[in-house]
Amino acid sequence: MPSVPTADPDSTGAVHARAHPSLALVKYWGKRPGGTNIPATSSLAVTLDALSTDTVCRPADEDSLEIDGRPQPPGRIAPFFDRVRETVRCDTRFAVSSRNSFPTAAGLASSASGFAALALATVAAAGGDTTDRHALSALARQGSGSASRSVFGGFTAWDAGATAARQLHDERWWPELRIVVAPVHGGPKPVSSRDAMNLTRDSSPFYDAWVADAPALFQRAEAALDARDLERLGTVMRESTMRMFATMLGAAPPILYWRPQTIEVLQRLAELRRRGTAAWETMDAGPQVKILTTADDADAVAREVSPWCATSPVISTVGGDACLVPGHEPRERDTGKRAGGSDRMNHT
Ligand code: 2P0
Repeated sequence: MPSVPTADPDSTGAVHARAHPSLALVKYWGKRPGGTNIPATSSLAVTLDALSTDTVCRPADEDSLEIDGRPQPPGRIAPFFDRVRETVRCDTRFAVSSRNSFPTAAGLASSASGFAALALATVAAAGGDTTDRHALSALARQGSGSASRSVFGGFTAWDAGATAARQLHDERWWPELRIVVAPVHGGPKPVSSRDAMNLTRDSSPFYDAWVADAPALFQRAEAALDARDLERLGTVMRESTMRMFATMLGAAPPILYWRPQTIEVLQRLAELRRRGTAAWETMDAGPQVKILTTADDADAVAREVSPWCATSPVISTVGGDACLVPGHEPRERDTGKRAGGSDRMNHT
């Protein structure tokens, strides 16, 4: 497994880290008690190359964080910075600037790439060991559960009860695989995934069944991934997705992230499958649809769903590890049309 490059701070001690969102094929939905993001279910995910978070961190007199140019309330991120200092055994304060190439907190896993990049950047800026991926994953997890997976490229597993994720295959495993990201709605999600997870656990009568069913879904997905069998993987991914939403719908009050456009896209995809196109959808804590497909079919899938998208669909290959980047400023990106979105970091 390639290691994370060592830090290369400039004269101000600034380092630049980049990470990609982690798209769950089998879902993490539910935490064990204790408050440190220990998952109740095993998840299996793919890292998305086309979306990224770029984060620059400098040692400073006091902690600060801005996301996409907007200063964040200091209290929100303070526990994470404290956790970095405990891990690295230092008293460094961090001035952090982070930029997403895609809408934040809109169901596109910005907290996964955000906290993976933040963990790597802060550890590097503090002079810690950036080659220990297990430790980086465990640190990122404490910011946001799914960030444990975004430390790794390719395909990852995060086992129920585990403090860190692990890589199953790197980004070269399945070169023909494509993921079409269909952003059907640009606004922020109504409920954070953290609150929604906890509400589901505490009030949905379906939650225990969801947790009991999850290991079988994980095993089927892992076998399909090992065989690079898209139909089998797509089928089990849809089951995990829909059972997760069924569990949420059973919460009191019920949680509903979908928009009318979400349903329109699902119906278009069902029609495409009937016509023989490989197109398997998933959604997360938001209305956006992500579609597993092949390099051959990706353009046709993107065209088909485009009328229901708020911004153009994005076609992604499988992304690599979170890494340190030469040059210390997040590069400007073409972020496309932004239809809204809040800038809080602990929302996916
Ligand atoms: C996932 N999601 O496996 C699942 C599927 C959303 C739906 O992980 O509370 O932002 O920070 O641990 O990681 C979103 O939840 O939640 C998420 P916290 P996170 O990708």
